[in-house]
Amino acid sequence: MRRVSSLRNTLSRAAQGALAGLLAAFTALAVAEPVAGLVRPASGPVTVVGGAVIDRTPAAVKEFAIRNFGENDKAVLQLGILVLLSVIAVVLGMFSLRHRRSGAAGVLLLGFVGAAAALSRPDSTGTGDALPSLAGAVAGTLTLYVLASGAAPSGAPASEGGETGASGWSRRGFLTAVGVSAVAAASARAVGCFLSGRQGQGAVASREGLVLPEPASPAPAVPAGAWLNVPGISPFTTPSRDFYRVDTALDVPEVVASTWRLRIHGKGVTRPRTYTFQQLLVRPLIERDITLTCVSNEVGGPYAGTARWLGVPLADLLREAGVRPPSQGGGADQLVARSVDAMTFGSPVEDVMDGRDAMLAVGMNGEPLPFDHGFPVRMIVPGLYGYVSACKWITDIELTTFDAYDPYWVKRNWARRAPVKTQARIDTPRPFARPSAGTVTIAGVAWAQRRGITRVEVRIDDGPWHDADLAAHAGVDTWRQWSWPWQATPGGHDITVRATDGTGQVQTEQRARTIPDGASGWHSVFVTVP
Ligand SMILES: Nc1nc2c(c(=O)[nH]1)N[C@H]1C(S)=C(S)[C@@H](COP(=O)(O)O)O[C@H]1N2
Ligand SMILES: [Mo]
Repeated sequence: MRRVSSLRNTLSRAAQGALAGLLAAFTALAVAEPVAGLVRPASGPVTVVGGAVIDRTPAAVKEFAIRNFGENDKAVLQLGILVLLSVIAVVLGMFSLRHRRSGAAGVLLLGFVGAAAALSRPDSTGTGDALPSLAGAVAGTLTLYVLASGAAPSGAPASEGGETGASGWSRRGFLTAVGVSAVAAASARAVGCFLSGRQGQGAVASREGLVLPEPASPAPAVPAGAWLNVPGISPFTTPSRDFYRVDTALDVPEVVASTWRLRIHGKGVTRPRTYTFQQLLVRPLIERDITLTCVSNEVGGPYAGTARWLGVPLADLLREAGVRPPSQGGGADQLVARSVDAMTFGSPVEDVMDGRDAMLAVGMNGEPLPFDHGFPVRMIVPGLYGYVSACKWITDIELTTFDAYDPYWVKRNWARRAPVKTQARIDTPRPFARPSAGTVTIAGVAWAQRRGITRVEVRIDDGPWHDADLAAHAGVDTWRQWSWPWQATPGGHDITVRATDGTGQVQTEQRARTIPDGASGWHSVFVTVP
């Protein structure tokens, strides 16, 4: 009997410790959030720790995360942080029953880790960013200290009812303390949600209230023949909701358009200027169909899409600021774009000013940019991978040199210059499909922005190359659909595709990884014809 009851005591003590630890962690987060809401929404502990993990993630792990979690990688990371924090909290809570001071000090230490992560973020705006983590840690430390002193003392059985134990509180007292701190923490959280919700609502209202002007230069009509009628092929225009998303933002920035500013400054800028959103909207706008591709896209991968972008020609703004491209004697060869979340992107000034439709986009597929895709303004430069050009939530453009400055991904071993490589992708049949013998339409898209696609060829197994039917040409900056009717025979078959660009260059068979400057090689799909 004795042994059983002492076992039960140990278990209930362990549970009390675990509960106290979890509650301390919850309180810490619940207090940190509203403080972050006041200081800067992106300085909350989970956001900064997640961001710091992303900043330090070696490229290979980033690739792994993108491949395996797809666009859920951020949710998986946040969940991982919360699970890890809970485990640490449970351990600290149990530990604090015996070593109350050290246990509580452990919570404080976690707060310092959060504060350090906050200050290490590229978008940190100063020591204030450490405040949410520190405030949370103080609240968590106090919670754990008080609860640990109230938990049943070791040795003595947990006292029942209203009785007071030797050095602990009564069980009812402990539970009351737990309840009070839970309610307090939940209220702090509610305040946090309210504060961050209000900022979000302002941004949503500013987007919904926006009527985009008509373009001075509308997009040329897409020829009817640019859309092939093949089930399973990528549509010529990717609907915004299906458009891939790749970025490092754990919290999508919610910018209020009326407070947004864009500053243009730096080397060779004789007339530095700051633009408001309204000042951009009243300029002559261009509208263009442009295919955007990500350097992290594997051969045959999904990170490519075509949208109708509406925006201000970037070269005009630069010329007004006095910028000249290097070929005309300008001293700056790199244009560095910065976003509100302090991501940095470096594009060649020569490319941006060579006559291509580089723009500061405000519209996507006939609507203001979705928040995920950079509201209110993002950069689009045809022919360059997104990580060296497509800055979302842009707020600053600095003219500098490639020698003087390395942007975010270049610091992480990706190439300084990254023009898009020619790629052809098989959309249908899908890998390991089992199409019936007879006519099977093989189809997909091919892209080589700035050069265009002039030929696509398909090969079955080691057979001869066959010319695919090309959809109508819609411009050099968009992908082109293609299809080929295959007389499928029973058995397992490899289907391979390759494209030729507008310069006559056949897509290389040479396989390359995505890092440092984009994947190459031919896309193949294996199917079985039963
Ligand atoms: N602010 C910001 N802009 C960003 C990124 C980012 O991480 N942060 N990622 C870039 C990358 S790598 C790509 S491929 C494109 C993707 O644009 P999308 O998400 O609208 O498809 O955005 C670019 N712009
Ligand atoms: Mo990308």
